[in-house]
Amino acid sequence: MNATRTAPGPDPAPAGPTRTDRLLAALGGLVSAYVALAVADLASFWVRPEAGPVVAVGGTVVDRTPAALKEWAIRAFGENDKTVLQLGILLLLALLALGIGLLALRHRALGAAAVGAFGLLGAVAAVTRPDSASVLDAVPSLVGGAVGALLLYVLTGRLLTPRPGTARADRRGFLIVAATTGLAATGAAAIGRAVGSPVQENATASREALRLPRPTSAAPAVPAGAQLDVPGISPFVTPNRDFYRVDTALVVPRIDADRWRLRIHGSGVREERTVTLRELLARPTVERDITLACVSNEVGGPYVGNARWLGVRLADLLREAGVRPPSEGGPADQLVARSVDGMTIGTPVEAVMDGRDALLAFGMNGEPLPFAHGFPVRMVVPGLYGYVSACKWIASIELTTFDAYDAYWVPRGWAAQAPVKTQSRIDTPRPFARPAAGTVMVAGVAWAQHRGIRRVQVRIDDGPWHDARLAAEDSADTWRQWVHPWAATPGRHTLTVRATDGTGATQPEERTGTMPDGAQGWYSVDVTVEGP
Ligand SMILES: Nc1nc2c(c(=O)[nH]1)N[C@H]1C(S)=C(S)[C@@H](COP(=O)(O)O)O[C@H]1N2
Ligand SMILES: [Mo]
Repeated sequence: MNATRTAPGPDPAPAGPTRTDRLLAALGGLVSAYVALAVADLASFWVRPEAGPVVAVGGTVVDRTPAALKEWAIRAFGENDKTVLQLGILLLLALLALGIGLLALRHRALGAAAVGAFGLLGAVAAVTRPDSASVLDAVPSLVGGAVGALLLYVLTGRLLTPRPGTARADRRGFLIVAATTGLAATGAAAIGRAVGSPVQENATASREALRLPRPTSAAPAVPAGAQLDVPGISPFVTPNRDFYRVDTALVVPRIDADRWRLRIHGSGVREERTVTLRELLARPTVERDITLACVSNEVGGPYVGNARWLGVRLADLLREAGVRPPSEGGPADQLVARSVDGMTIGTPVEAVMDGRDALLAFGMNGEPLPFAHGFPVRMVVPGLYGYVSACKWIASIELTTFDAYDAYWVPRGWAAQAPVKTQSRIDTPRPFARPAAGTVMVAGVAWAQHRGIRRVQVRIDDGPWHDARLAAEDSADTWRQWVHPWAATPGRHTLTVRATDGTGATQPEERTGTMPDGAQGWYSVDVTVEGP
């Protein structure tokens, strides 16, 4: 028989979670995920910063992103692309965490298990990264996942247990646990960051202790006339802090120079060799000004810089190891450099050994390489885009063939071989500038590394080409400044620039995209000259 309710009043047995409970449950998911990430972050400081879950998952995403999407990301976000990626991952995790919190309210154990599963996912990503040092890399994600799972289990427990003496969920208990664990995790992570990673301390110390040798072959002094006195032009030497940075590393590798080794091996190597930094520093050193450019640089783009590099000749080391270029009958036509973070960069052996200043560099503008630019040692080869020559954080060099091996970017749609294309850029006036009528200095840089710049021309609207005044040439491997004093008349004008390289070839007018082997075409800026 059904009990008939006769007395009016509050329902003594709540039918299920209220809206507030569900809100709190979702919050519980968020707090658990946050604490899990903070704990994993802290743990990664002891294991290896690269082994943190966001970095590991992010790296996996980077490696699997279709090239076109990556190109778009670089265009849309520039050098902030990595930050945007990590924020995206965190946002996605936050949404999932809200859902998992709600799930836990129905199936407490399942919700906790879901948090643990994300920990497992991070762990798998960490140990399968190309730079993964050991299974220890799984630890940060596993510890974070376990702590997060436990916390969600406890938090949901509060919501499912009536507060003593009442029929309502223990919201107070929930909030106390959520707030204390959230605060504790924030504090611990902050202290961890302030103290710094113990595994990175040696790297910083080793860089500070490094004394660069005097160059055996010093770079000729930069000619006085190489730097034009025009406000707004790119300085001839790009300061390290302004030098563009392009790489796939979500955490900049910090290598202890005392433990660094370079292994040289492969086809045509008489005897496999491993060299230390000390051994490199003891060799004859070469200092050269070389302009580095990225294949992802659009016409007029910023991914180019000029620095004074100090290093040793790579060709000499290779010869000592028995390597001969293809033109001398050597079996290997491709040199594959591998970095500590698993990047692979394929360079023609012929280019490295044809007499140009292909360097294993350890100095940049008078200081040891900054960590972001490859400390302790990177490659620099004049005339080739960075992705086919300039391996940072280099760990090994393998002699092989282009037929036998595709380096990182090749299966992603980029050319296996990519000499730098001639480009010229107007630095000033800026696009959409509003200069006053009168003489306006139109100026910028042009580059065609290893061929040199012979001529730069400027055109106003559809008028004739004017030869710009070229700054003194430092070397064929560096960019060259130019300036054209323009008698600017009021109104809208389009300024166009084109350069001719040392072989006499002039930049073609038609623009192409960066893929597969670098952008080309003339660069223009539109300006409006103000009347008097
Ligand atoms: N280990 C490693 N080396 C790398 C890269 C990378 O992603 N990883 N990117 C290359 C690319 S695409 C360029 S253009 C240059 C950029 O060097 P920079 O960051 O010092 O300017 O480094 C090259 N070396
Ligand atoms: Mo690049």
